[in-house]
Amino acid sequence: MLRTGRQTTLSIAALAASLATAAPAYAGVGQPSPWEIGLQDAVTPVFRQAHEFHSFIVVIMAAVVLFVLALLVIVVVRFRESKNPVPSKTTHHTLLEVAWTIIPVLILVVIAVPSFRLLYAQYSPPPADLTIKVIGRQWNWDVIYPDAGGLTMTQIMLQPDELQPGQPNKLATDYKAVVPVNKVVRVEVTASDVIHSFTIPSFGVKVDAVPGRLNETWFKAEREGLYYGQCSELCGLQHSGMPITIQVVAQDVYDKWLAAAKTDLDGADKLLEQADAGSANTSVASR
Ligand SMILES: [Cu+2]
Repeated sequence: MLRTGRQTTLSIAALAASLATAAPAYAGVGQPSPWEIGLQDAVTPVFRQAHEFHSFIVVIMAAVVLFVLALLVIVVVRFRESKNPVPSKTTHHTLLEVAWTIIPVLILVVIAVPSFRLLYAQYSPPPADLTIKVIGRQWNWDVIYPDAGGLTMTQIMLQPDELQPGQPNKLATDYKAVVPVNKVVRVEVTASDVIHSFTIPSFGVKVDAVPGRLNETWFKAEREGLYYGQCSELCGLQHSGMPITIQVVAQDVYDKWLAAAKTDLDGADKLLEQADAGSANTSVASR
């Protein structure tokens, strides 16, 4: 028995050690990382607010769970048959019933305040600096720049044998949508066939792409890098094969990229690679 207990302790220690060594990859930025147990790092104000809300809810949830667990343990121990052979016949207790109605209501009110504040932040974007339109289709995303002569790119997922070192499997795409850092980007989202869902976890953005309907969301990315998302609505056979990539770059790099992309998307991509090579903040994917 003791031996089993020691083995369990050892395996827990080994698990803790492996988690500790995985720590550098813990906080995923722009993409999931091994052993990640939390949300991806926030790079937009709205997602930072969502992180705070999430932590706040976890604390309340833990307190409620521990309280209920304590009550259960007290009941099981103190009122077990051997200790308490003649059960009480009490069925009502007015004060207790009022308390267990009012206190949960108060907890919900406390949760509702930051929850509505977050909803308001998500649905009241500041004036947009840039608009992009994203169209989901079976099974890829098209990204359109309406203010740049309707520049359109079709993003196709890279197959495992096409991946460059550092590119994440099932997330990397051939072309990347590019947006400037610290700018409010309005995203119009629709679909051409079935319902898809546009998601970039690090931006805290998720909105359904519905045929015949134009949905809208927004983000303001505050850190340069590569950000990956996936379709988040079961949309058919290749649902898992339609990731989307957005690269956030400095305004001057964006201007150069956009000017080149209007005529030559591949040439514009090369400009990005050169800018990456010259910048300290290179591809997040190589972390
Ligand atoms: Cu889809």
